[in-house]
Amino acid sequence: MNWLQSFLLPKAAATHASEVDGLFMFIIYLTVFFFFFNGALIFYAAHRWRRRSAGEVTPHTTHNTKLELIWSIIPLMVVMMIFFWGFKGYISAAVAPNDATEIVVTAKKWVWQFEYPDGTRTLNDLHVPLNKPVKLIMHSEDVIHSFFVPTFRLKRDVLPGRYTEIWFTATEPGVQQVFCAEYCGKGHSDMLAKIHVDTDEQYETFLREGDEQVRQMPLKDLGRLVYENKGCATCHSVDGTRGQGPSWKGIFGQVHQGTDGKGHLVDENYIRESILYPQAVVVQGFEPIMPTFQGLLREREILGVIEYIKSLK
Ligand code: HEC
Ligand SMILES: [Cu+2]
Repeated sequence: MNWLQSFLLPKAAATHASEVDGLFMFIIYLTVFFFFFNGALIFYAAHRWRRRSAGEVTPHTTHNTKLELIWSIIPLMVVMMIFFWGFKGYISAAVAPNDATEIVVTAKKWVWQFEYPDGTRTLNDLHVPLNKPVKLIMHSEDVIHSFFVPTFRLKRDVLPGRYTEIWFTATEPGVQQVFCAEYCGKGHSDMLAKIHVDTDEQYETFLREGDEQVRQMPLKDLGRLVYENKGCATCHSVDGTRGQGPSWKGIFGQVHQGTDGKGHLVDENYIRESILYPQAVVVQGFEPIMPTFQGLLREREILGVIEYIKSLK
């Protein structure tokens, strides 16, 4: 009866799905069985005990203990079985293994944002490794949303002011669809995301170089993104005003006085060094407070910052 399952359910793509599907199909078969079984009993009873003559009086039967016990105890056993089966699946879906990769999911009208352990962020595209457990820690910035992945058989509400969690192990390479399953306003039906189930190699590339979108972004735009998202903007302005750190406006090609008393030409290598070893040269008039971004920025992002600074004339 596999055709029925593939007709009713999308192709399963996570370990957890088989547990859900087994129980789901069991309930379907049970329902179909009792539909015909009860229907047959009705026809049988209506025929067997039909009124046969005008003056017929029905016998005075109050109850039948044996029958009543049968139709109470058997269904009780069946629903208890369904309960424990479902409960077991619920618990295994709720408790993530300790070695799961943790990804923070932020829902807001009307996008899904994903943040990886190394600080990488993506919008509406979640990358996960194949055959490895992944745990999502989810919260909302505005209203209630719901993270729903039909092919993983997973759905969990995403709430403001509280964290909810789900976990899964994706078993099929490729792309899976995420829906928002809680009506959250006019963009609700556009609140879609994709889960890219990557091979180990693809996942490594993603973590090293960013997703497709970032890899194809022009360097200058990537630099601006880094400036805005990685905290540079809190200390550096791009319009010439002095902040905690020097403004980036027009600095490329200038010679900056360091506290070591020497002049330093602001070129590609100088910028790169400033990002990776900020204390190597401290610009005169500023405190050595810039943290190192070693390991936090990718090679291409550093190139992006350089191009972005060049563009600030
Ligand atoms: C906590 C504040 C702070 C943050 C955040 C910060 N910087 Fe800095 N940055 C400074 C200060 C202060 C200086 C000047 C002193 C020095 O050279 O260490 C500086 C200097 C620099 C210089 C040399 C500028 C010049 O005029 O010579 C570059 C390039 C630079 N930062 C890049 C970055 C980038 C890229 C980021 C973000 C990824 C960043 N900084 C984040 C405080 C910060
Ligand atoms: Cu939503």
